[in-house]
Amino acid sequence: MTGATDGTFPSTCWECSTRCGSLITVRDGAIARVDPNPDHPGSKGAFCVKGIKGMPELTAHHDRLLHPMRRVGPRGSGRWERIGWDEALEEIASRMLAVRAEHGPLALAGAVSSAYFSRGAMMVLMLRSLGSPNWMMNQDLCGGCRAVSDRLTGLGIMGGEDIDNTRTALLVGRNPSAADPAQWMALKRAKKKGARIVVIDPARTPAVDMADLWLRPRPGTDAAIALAMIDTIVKEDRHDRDFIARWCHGFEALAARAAEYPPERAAALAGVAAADIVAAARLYADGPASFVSGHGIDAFSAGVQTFRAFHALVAITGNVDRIGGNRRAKRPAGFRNYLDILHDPAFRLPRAVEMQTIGTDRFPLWAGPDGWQTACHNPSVIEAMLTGRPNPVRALYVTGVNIVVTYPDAPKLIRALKSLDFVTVVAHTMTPTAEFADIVLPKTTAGEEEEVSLDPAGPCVSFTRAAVLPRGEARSDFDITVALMDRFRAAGALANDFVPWRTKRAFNTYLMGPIAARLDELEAKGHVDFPFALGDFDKAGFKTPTGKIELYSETLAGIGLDPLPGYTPPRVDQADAATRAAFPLLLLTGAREKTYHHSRFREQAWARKVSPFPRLQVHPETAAALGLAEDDWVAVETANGPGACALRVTITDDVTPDVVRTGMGWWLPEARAPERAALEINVNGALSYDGPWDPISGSADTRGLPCRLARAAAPAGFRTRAAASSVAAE
Ligand SMILES: Nc1nc2c(c(=O)[nH]1)N[C@H]1C(S)=C(S)[C@@H](COP(=O)(O)OP(=O)(O)OC[C@H]3O[C@@H](n4cnc5c(=O)[nH]c(N)nc54)[C@H](O)[C@@H]3O)O[C@H]1N2
Ligand SMILES: Nc1nc2c(c(=O)[nH]1)N[C@H]1C(S)=C(S)[C@@H](COP(=O)(O)OP(=O)(O)OC[C@H]3O[C@@H](n4cnc5c(=O)[nH]c(N)nc54)[C@H](O)[C@@H]3O)O[C@H]1N2
Ligand code: SF4
Ligand SMILES: [Mo]
Repeated sequence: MTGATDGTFPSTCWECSTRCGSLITVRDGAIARVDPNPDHPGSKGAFCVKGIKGMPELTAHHDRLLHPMRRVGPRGSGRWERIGWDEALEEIASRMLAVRAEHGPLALAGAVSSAYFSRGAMMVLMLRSLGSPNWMMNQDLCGGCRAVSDRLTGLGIMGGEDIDNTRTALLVGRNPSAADPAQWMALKRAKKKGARIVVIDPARTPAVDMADLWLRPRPGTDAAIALAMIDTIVKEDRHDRDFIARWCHGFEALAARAAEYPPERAAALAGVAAADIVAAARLYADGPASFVSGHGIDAFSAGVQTFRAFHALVAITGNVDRIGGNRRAKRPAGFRNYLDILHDPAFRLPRAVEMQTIGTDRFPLWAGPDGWQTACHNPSVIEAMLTGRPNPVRALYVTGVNIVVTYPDAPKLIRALKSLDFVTVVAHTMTPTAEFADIVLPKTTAGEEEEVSLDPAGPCVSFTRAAVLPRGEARSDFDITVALMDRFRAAGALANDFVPWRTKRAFNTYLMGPIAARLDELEAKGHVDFPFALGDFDKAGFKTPTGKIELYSETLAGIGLDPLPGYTPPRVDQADAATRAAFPLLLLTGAREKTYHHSRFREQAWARKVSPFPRLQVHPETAAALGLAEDDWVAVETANGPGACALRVTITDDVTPDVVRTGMGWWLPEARAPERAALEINVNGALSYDGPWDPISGSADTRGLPCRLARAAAPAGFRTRAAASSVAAE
């Protein structure tokens, strides 16, 4: 079951939520290679270089953390001493309990990427066991707006794009060639079979090159396009009347709202041609059509309503849970996913306590008991660390997230981390976040521990195998949680005991429910499928107050928010003339790179060779106007950002003259501790996290930000060619 048996074994890559099926070859007890598993029903042989090189090289890397470490000297001084696990766990437990004794349970908080993986669920269960509902996840910066819309409408279609069987794929803010190889391969297959592809993206991506129609909106204006597509479809009588009559709530009201955005008006707002909006609507209505959405319309201050407009489009054309449309999430009977655990009454704190989850007062559909993942509103937690309001937050437990690099406003976050009484970080390497910890714990990689997950694309249940033994003293998040829980239990300090499992296998068996009977098959194949039916609304139902897909949201109406999908002018249109004059360009961040997963893999020579510099795409006219040449360094500043970020210019007409576009996640493992360049070349060093926020999800803008560029010197880590390639040469 576990350990270092040589051979080739099916597993599942978990470097990203695509969760491609893999084949891991173990030789002499080490991972010798990773290949795609062509038999996996979700990924169908798709794979990427992060799974092939990133994970095994991280596992074997010379800079990997192999022992618990304790800081010596002031926090962030970059000086560490090795300690034993017992000492580390004892200190974490006693310091967290000391914080709780002094400031109460709400002063304990956590940070993790989400509860999509076991590490998130484990951390939340541990904090809840101590009486705290406070934890941060980065989904407000990721897929949170789409998830909240999916939940509010009752659709439940996340991850269910049936691209292979579609007639029209509508890609909105999605760059699958970099972000998702399984989706990218499906698009290519569909195109070959004659599917039409419509792309809505301000930037040219590889998907644009195979599109039949490309709409190039001003960033942040997509909701107007979606509403005009709805208007066109309704006026031309292309909607699915039967489906709407049976399954949709609020169609008349939606049609009236959409009528406020006829194609001409939307075209003017979005900067596209009205005829193209009409053409997109007609192609989409000629289904089955699959809505393929991405981060480009998520994670901004009008993200939920933008998604609601597109989700309404999916619903009124009846592309719900139908072949070639958007499939609803399927699961085996009795299977629990990690999110289910968060909402299971058996693992809940009293409602009065959960109502104190930071941010619940302002974003009740995001934070707290009625929120999607029950987490906090992150910027409010960071504020609480610094001000003690609404309550003090004095200890932070961080796992599986590199917040100093991936949250906006790195300088403020660093100030907040420095102000805390105690910080634990569980990590693979010394990231900039780990540098601000008191104790750093070494973490196993996806080659060294097992994990079970539900793959909506299969649909199937997938298995990640512990193919090799952990290196050094690395432990899994599960084992770390259990060990800490033992200490809290022994101290008589548990308000609740929400971690009853002793082994990850026992936990996985619990998750699988009845399908655990097929564990042998799951291990042997790396996945198991299960029976499911399409279009079973009668049985599955739509989880909304009306039991129908809510085009008009009774939930939003109930808390005084716009119940219909609406258009909010983008950030730049809300800015005053002086700001616009001072910050004349629009910054898009987060363009994905094949080599990196956000801030990951920066320690790996091959990746740094392929992508050695943090890049900024600039249009040739803009470059000429500013006197910029290819490879120049510029300092980028945003309108209310905390500082500048240095990026290297790439001149390209993939962007329009008013837009500049960069990636994210940059730091240099070899640079000076503690920040390791995270205040120099990390775009989040130039972004604010202080709002405006989406009124429903609390998301901040990471795109469409008014910005300006100034010529700058190369940052220290890049002064000479030799320095830039020193990592690559290792
Ligand atoms: N290699 C690699 N793959 C990854 C990741 C990674 O870091 N590296 N990260 C993973 C994660 S967690 C995520 S969330 C996904 C994200 O991947 P995607 O969902 O593809 O999102 P992005 O690459 O952020 O942006 C997609 C497109 O949105 C466009 N865009 C920007 N602003 C707007 C706008 O206002 N309107 C429209 N219509 N489009 C806009 C951008 O130009 C870009 O081409 O990728 C996942 N896959
Ligand atoms: N400006 C801007 N900011 C963004 C974005 C953007 O587009 N623009 N994108 C946002 C998005 S979509 C996302 S998803 C976030 C990503 O934000 P993060 O989740 O912080 O991104 P990663 O770099 O993947 O960091 C994960 C960290 O966890 C570690 N890790 C990986 N696996 C495990 C594990 O199994 N256990 C433990 N303990 N640790 C593990 C990795 O080594 C790494 O240090 O960033 C967001 N931030
Ligand atoms: S897309 Fe790449 S990183 Fe993500 S699961 Fe697949 S192989 Fe792993
Ligand atoms: Mo993400």
